Amino acid sequence: MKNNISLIFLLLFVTLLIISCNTSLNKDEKRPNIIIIYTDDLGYGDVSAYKKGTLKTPNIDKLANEGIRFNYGYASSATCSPSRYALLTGNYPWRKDGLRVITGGSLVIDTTEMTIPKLLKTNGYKTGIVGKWHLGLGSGDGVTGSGLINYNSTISPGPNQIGFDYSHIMADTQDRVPTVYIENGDVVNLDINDPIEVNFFHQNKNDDYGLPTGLKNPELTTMKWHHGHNGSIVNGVPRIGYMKGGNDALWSDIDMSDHFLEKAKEYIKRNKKKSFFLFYTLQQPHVPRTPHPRFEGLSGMGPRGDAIVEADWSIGELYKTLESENLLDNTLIIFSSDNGPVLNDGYYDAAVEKLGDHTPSGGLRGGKYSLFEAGTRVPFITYWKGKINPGISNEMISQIDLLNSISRLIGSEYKSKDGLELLNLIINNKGKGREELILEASTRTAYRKGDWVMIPPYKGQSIARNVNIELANSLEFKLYNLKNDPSQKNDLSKKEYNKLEEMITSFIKIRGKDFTNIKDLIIK
Ligand code: NG6
Ligand code: CA
Repeated sequence: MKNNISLIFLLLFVTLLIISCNTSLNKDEKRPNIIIIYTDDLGYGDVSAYKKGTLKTPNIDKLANEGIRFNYGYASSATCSPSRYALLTGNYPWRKDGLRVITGGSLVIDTTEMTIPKLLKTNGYKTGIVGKWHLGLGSGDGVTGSGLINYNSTISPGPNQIGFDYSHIMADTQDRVPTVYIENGDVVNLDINDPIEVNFFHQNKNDDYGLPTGLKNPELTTMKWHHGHNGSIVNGVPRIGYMKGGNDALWSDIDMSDHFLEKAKEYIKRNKKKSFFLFYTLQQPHVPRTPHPRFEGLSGMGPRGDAIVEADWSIGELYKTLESENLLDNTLIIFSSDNGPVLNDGYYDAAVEKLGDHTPSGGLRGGKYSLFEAGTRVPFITYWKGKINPGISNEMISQIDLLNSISRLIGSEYKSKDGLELLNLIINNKGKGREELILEASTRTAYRKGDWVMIPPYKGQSIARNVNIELANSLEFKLYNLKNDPSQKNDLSKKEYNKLEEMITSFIKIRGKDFTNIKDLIIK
């Protein structure tokens, strides 16, 4: 009798063990790895799968051609920091007052805010970011600061405080100081006897601060500055801002792409047994364009084209790692860019002169910094081997929709305020995309609904002269129909007056009470 009871208990135990193993296995199956590959200033026409330009990007094309290529995928902003904020939080960047391009500023994501990595981490994922950060570090005051961040001890809060288990980043951009890598809050290779000091306001006209500058010592530069970028010279490249110390920690620009790729590969290999999230944020083709010499001349378009070829190659290498580690079947890859393209963004690097027939904006109007389409409409691709069927989508989707869609994918209930849950579209190319979307450029906003785009009147230069990009500032409302007029040549605000009114009303509904009077601005 006693024996029988023991046997029953043993059987029960084994059955429970099998059941629990099965559930966790199933759970694992439902929890794919997620990689977001995010380029910097890559235009709608820069990916050859979009068939707009002449540059070749075979590795990104593979993802596009064997996954879903979205023709109406949007970054949330025409500049970097707001777009990254929106992607990670699933909320519009203009909800964060005054959020613009960050220069040495403090962390703009509140540590209490939900983010993609935080959501995934709380659901059992390992989470990592490798590459450009540009969301501020530390808790000094102001979005743009000087000397707010102490680089000589562990910097916090930063990526590790908003949900990333692992971070290996550059703080802002490749053209801003400090030109060092930061891993989990610590500057890599920092010698404490050679502390780093950073200053963004020092003019360096009459006295010396830190490294020689592009303004005073142009003979020391190997890349010439065109506008801005006349601060500290590091590796022959003059930067935004001034810096002292940290000599052992300075990065090598030509090795940056390989460096980040290596860190991304190591992260994948380290975490392959678990479900992981990787935010791989490449620096290309943002200025300064410093492709490794082995890519020099490959595009025939100068450093900008070569940097894109280099980025494309790195993405191919990352893909190969996933392949050799047998991870492709269980990894969702999302590819996009933080904002539209720019040619001359502050250095003489032949981007304009050597462009040839290539069209970075893919025929869309404007570019980086602009409220016209090329500012925010970017390459947007989803790929999952064996799960996503090849396809093309003309549905509207925004990067703010990624958080809610990922939430659904992992079976979480969390939803951000502004994002939509578009998992069916992202995976199955089925169902409707967005009906409406607010576009943003340097805190100014426009509105897209259906095929229509409405741009409110804004003061300011209509063309940003230094970068030669149309910003969409004008004293009148503008209305375009993207279906009939993809390059926004034909303003219909007078002809389609009712449509304009309808658009303004819907825009105000989202933007809130501060915008109720914009109708008064209509010049009839
Ligand atoms: C601008 C820089 C530009 C670039 C941009 C940020 C000048 C004159 N221009 O202020 O070169 O760094 O900021 O780009 O300094 S982003 O893609 O990170 O938003
Ligand atoms: Ca950018």
